[in-house]
Amino acid sequence: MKRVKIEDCVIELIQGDITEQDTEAIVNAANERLIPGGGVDGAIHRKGGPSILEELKSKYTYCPTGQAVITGAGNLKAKYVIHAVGPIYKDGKSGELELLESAYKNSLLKALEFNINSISFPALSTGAYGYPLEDAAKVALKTVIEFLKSYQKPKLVRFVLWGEQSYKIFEKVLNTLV
Ligand code: AR6
Repeated sequence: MKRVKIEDCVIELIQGDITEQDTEAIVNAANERLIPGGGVDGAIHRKGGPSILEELKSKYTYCPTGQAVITGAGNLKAKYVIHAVGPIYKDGKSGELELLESAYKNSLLKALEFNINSISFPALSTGAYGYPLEDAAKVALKTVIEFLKSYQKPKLVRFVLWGEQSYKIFEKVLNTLV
């Protein structure tokens, strides 16, 4: 585990499972149609139960890449799930960086709107969507650091990395930024 302070806020890196987190919100790596898929999305819907999909269907039909929507968290420990849509990685020259930045930023803005003080993120876009891990870690961490410096909240932002390799890459990148 690694913890760094950004003014009054904390960024934590842990190796683990996003569905086990007790932060007020967890972020889902969703798709534009908000239809449960594999990876993080599959795990959240499986453990959280059917109420999450019911709420998604009743409120939203679509979420464009780079945006985020929010629901309750069913049986999970968290209170909310923020469903963020990261970009599908093509060649790195198709606006992927800006869209990934926007997915993180809009998730954090949702958290502020709902007075959420602690939030856990997975490494958006780095699984099925193919974003190279180190590049994605730079975007994720830079965006969060900049956001915390501007807004001073949420007080805790936790990155939950699946496996040792992702954790090590995030740790290495964070060390270069703080
Ligand atoms: N906890 C934390 N991280 C995890 C977990 C977990 N339980 N499971 C996987 N990861 P992905 P994407 C890591 O594929 O790339 C879905 O089908 C994983 O190793 O979940 O944004 C959606 O419906 C990787 O580093 O999300 C979309 O269609 C990271 O989480 C599409 O996949 C993200 O992998 C979204 O693809």
